[in-house]
Amino acid sequence: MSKFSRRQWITTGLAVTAGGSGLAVAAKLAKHYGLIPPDAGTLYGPGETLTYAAQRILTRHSLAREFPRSAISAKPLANETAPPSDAFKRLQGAGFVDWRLAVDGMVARPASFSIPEIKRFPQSSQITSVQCEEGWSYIAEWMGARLSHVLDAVGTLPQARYVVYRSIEPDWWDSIDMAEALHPQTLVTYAMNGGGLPVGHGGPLRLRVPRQLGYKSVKFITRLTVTDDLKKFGKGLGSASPEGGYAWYAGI
Ligand SMILES: Nc1nc2c(c(=O)[nH]1)N[C@H]1C(S)=C(S)[C@@H](COP(=O)(O)O)O[C@H]1N2
Ligand SMILES: [Mo]
Repeated sequence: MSKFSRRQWITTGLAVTAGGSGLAVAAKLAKHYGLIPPDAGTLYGPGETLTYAAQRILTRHSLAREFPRSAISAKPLANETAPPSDAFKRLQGAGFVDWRLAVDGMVARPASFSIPEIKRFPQSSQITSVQCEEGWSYIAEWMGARLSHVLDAVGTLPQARYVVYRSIEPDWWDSIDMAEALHPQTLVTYAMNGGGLPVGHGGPLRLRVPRQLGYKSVKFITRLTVTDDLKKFGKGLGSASPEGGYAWYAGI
């Protein structure tokens, strides 16, 4: 069976079973293809599974919408974050020279990158929308290194399935699957709208995941961990969001 017709068959199967004999059968099919999200066991689990599996099959390579420069919002809204910790303030006081992005887990060469080192990767830019789950959004230009380039530099092992990313804010951590991690629009950003990345928008380093809702774009990132198993992190649901009732997969 060709790749295309196989994909078509899986998608049709998902839709038919979801409509016909119920979500449980669709979930079984999704499991067969390794498309069960880490929060599948929660209240919204069956729906989550169907959304994630169907989107991964249909839109794995699709691009988040990019906008012309004229669409950039005059006043991007910096959503409120918790007051900065002492650790953050110390680093900020020294101009973030000691900020590091550690990369560990299932990689051949664990590393710890300074901001100048992140800036040495080829620069990507994108004009995309940050969409909060509460309904508001804004459009901005982001500059950064592709996460795929950072992962190439450390040598992701073939068993890798997810990348967990953590903020200096302990409550903020999340994860994405390798399809999202290697996607060309997923960036480790350090600049916005032609200037530096303001602290209000996640400076000095923020992961931009423009194909998913704003909460997946975690601010102040300090560590990436490549893994094949999300159960070991937090409550095992893939991020802090499902612990608070939000979906792990937040595809737009
Ligand atoms: N570390 C951290 N990252 C975060 C948040 C936060 O409070 N702390 N808020 C999230 C939410 S809910 C949204 S909608 C976006 C908002 O991004 P903005 O401030 O650039 O608008 O950041 C996300 N990343
Ligand atoms: Mo949000």
